[in-house]
Amino acid sequence: MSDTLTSTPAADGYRMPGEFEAHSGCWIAWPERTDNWRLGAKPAQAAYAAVAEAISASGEPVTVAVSDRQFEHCRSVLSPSIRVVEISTDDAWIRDMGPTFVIDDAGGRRGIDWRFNAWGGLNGGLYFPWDRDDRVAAKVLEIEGAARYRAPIVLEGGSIHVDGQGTLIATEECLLNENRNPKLSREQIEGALHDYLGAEKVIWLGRGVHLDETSGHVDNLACFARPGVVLLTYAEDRGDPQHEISEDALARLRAATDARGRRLEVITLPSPGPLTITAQEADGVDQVAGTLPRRAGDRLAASYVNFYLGTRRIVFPLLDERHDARAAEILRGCFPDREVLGVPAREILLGGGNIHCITQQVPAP
Ligand code: KQY
Repeated sequence: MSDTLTSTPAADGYRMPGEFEAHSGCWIAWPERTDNWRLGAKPAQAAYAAVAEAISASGEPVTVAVSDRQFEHCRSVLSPSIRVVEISTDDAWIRDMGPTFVIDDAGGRRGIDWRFNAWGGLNGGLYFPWDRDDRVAAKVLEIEGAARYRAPIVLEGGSIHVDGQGTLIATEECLLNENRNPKLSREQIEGALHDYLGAEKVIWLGRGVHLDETSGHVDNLACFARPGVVLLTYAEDRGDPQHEISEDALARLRAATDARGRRLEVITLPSPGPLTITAQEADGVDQVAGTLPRRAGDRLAASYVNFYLGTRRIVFPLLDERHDARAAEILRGCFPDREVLGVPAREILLGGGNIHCITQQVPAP
């Protein structure tokens, strides 16, 4: 087994790079649980496969983690260039259950294995049990041959974004939620973000996207396009609860300076919808006690910010024909050196997240 280190990344000279820095590869986990994914998870599997193919075709090696039960099917639908490995999971959100990689200036790459409690444990978590998910990061690090830090706090990869230069953005709704680390103060959490990710400055946003079941992950609300530039989902309609959330985030970002003392440029992306679950979609999901139910009419936490920032290609979710083209145009303007490709993503959204949530980049050392 790879080493488990007792020090911290910061003490060892490691930092989390920005997602816009070069990658060696990308991990995805295969969806199959029928109490979250409708129609036996078949439509979701097709959507995940399209994301995997889009990243792989851009030249970024993709690995898909899949159960023994689904291994042969998964292998048969994905291109041979995509590596498929057997790993047991509880669901398919590797951004959150997978490791966060850190690098140093000497070509080293290691990984952080955070504690995982299914977005809230027994106090608002989305399913029970989650112990297989909690073991995923260690297995990924084993396969990647990367030494492991076992962090002492509950944290999901989707709840943080960094600029790779000492600045981290997160929401108070998630990181300070009593269903994550109830015994830790804001200062103690900032201390852990410094020790494990190299964050010298945390810019606190308030709430995440309206009704986001993760307790407001930042990766659905805002992200760094590069140091000094943040993309933010923004609802124009003042009657939409998302408007006030986005306005508050905008004000906080505009008032902030980053770890290097720079003011931030904020670029807004349109907010899709509002989108809701149809009766047909809800009917296709198995209702199981202990799992968050999917009900007709419930609003979905849709956002174009939830995209994958690949080395050569942005893979973003197609969610709403009224806004998809504008979102693509803004992303093209923001990433002139990358191709921008939209992938139909409603089936991923129905499971409670989107393309960023189902991917985990392996940074180039
Ligand atoms: O936002 C994410 N990073 C993950 C979404 C998980 C939703 C679980 N149903």
